[in-house]
Amino acid sequence: MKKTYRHLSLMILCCSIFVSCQNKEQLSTTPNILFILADDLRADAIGANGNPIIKTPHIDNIITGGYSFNNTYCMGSHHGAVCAPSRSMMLTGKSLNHVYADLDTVEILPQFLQKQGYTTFATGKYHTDFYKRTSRDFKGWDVGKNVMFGGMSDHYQVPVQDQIAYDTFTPKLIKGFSSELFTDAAVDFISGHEAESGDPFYAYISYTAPHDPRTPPDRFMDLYEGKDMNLPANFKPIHPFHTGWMTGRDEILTGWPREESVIKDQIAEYYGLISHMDEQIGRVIDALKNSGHYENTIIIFAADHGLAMGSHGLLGKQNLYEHSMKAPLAIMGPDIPVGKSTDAFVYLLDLFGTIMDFAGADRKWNRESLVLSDAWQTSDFAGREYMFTTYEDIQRAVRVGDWKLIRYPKIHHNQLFNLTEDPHELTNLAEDKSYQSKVEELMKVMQAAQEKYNDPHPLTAAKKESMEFDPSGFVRKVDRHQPEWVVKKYFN
Ligand SMILES: [Ca+2]
Repeated sequence: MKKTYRHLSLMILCCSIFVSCQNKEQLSTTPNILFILADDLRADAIGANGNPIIKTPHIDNIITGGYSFNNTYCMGSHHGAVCAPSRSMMLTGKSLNHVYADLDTVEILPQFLQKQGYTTFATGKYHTDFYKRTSRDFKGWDVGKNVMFGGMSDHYQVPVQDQIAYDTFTPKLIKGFSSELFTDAAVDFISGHEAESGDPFYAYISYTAPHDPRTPPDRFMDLYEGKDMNLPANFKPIHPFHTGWMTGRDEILTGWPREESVIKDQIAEYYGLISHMDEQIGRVIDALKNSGHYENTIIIFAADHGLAMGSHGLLGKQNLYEHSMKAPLAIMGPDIPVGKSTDAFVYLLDLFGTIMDFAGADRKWNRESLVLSDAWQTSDFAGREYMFTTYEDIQRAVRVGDWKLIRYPKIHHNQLFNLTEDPHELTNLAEDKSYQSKVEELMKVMQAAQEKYNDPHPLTAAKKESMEFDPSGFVRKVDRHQPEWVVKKYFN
């Protein structure tokens, strides 16, 4: 009996030594996580993604040095500020209709990360809802510095605040150019975090670039101004029918028909903002290296969604074409394959479970999110079976393999594209009789997706609206964030 007890105690001792060694091992290898989020950045406005004009060396390094997801999408939005639900979905791992715009009653990503022993830091745009309660959604952050609550601002006049305590912030201050302010805060945080503390950090840098106003600092404007910009392959002077959102804020930043030279100027300004942000990302990477954190930091680069910028005669993100709902996404870091990618369909909201998993959290908390590291850690990662996107109650889209159906419920109209033959979504096959079974097949998938994601809106509105869009007589009103030269150049 005595012997058995001694044997048991010895076993317990060995086990506890083993467990404590394991914990120590785990602690020393728990990675820091840096999440860099751009605002309104098209996946194809990046050098490493094949854009021959734009200069984005630091973003390119993340893409070529890490693992990319070539088919990453924002699920959509209930309203014109697509940025807000996109961020709420990423913070909760919940799909659009399961999170809506209210994070008051839901535990969000940084709160989980704190429980995993992470020090959490956020800077930049924090835009989770449309109803001015966003500061209450800022929870689980140990440090909040140069935070902007709201959807947009003049890049030179960003009102930023620092967190004092939960829902308590310093007064709004105007301190400098957006991307530089957010980078300053991130560099300070990273540089001040002890590399040897064993306490990992989660740093979230949410840039407002390249969201309009498209006003890069002069030296970045000079990179592209007056140079021959490439018009998007699907540029059109005007969208061929009324999408339901033809005159919203983003769409009125130029008039109709869209002029090639005006679109090229706006692309040059957009690229300037992106290259400037890229330079700032370089400063963050330098801070990681200089502080000894680089080797143990997972870097995630993404955007909240894309932007039309002249594609299909549109400018904004309030449509379901690839250029607007697709976002860039790359993940680089220790043990992550270099220069690899997948075409599997994923949502941005899948970053929730992915980050949780990097932090060692139990997968039972992942809600609706996939774990994207499964793409390189398992042999059977398939992503999402289909890609379902929505905009207000006026547009629905589903993509299955290379086929994509966009449905406009209010005008009872369909578009069918084969993205292998027609990656720029220019040839609508929906009217062609030989593709009717394909339309019907995709419509069924769309209905199933609506059921799965609790989409409350009908695919066919009771009252059919007109497809016509006539901009003549429409007076474009400038928003308060556009600086004088933009107003002069594009509104007069
Ligand atoms: Ca955005």
